[in-house]
Amino acid sequence: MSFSLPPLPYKLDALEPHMSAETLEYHHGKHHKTYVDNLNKLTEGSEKADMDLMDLIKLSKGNSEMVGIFNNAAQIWNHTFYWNTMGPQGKNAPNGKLKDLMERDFGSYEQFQETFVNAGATQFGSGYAWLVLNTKKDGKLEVLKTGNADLPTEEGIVPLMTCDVWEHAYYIDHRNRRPDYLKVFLNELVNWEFAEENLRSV
Ligand code: MN3
Repeated sequence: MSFSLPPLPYKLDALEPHMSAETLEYHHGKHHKTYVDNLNKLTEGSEKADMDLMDLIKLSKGNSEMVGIFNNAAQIWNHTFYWNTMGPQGKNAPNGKLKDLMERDFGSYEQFQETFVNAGATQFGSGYAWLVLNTKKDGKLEVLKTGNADLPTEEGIVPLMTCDVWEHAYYIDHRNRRPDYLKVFLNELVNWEFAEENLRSV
């Protein structure tokens, strides 16, 4: 099998009480795993099975004959990125260069939080909220939202962190209250060190 399910970067109960072990068990062990199984079935026996995941995402994006491949490949990448966005480190906030850019581009960390929660809450149906660096605008930070499995792959747009706003991400812990989930995610779950690492790698 060419594509595999990366292990969670922490234990199932590591994010409690803010995200339950039950949520992670289903979200990683069933949803994320299903995307991996589906992509392996869809690419079995073809040269696509040996491709780099991001290369396959870019190849299939917008191609009407590769919709299934795109959806499953993108969901594998998005979930791995989402797991890494979170951590058991407890409450923390952006530091260093990321903090400076946030203050420059959003006014303050609090205003960024408001923009991010609003983006996630207003994404109609399933999707993701993202913090990205736009290198085509002199390294400006931007908040984006994408629908379903989509992700920012445009040249010059570098994802720094993401929040999964599909119902399966929050329904066990928050029922239908997506804004509550987004606030807990920002206040308690984001590992800003991961976003800072992504910023340093640009
Ligand atoms: Mn999900």
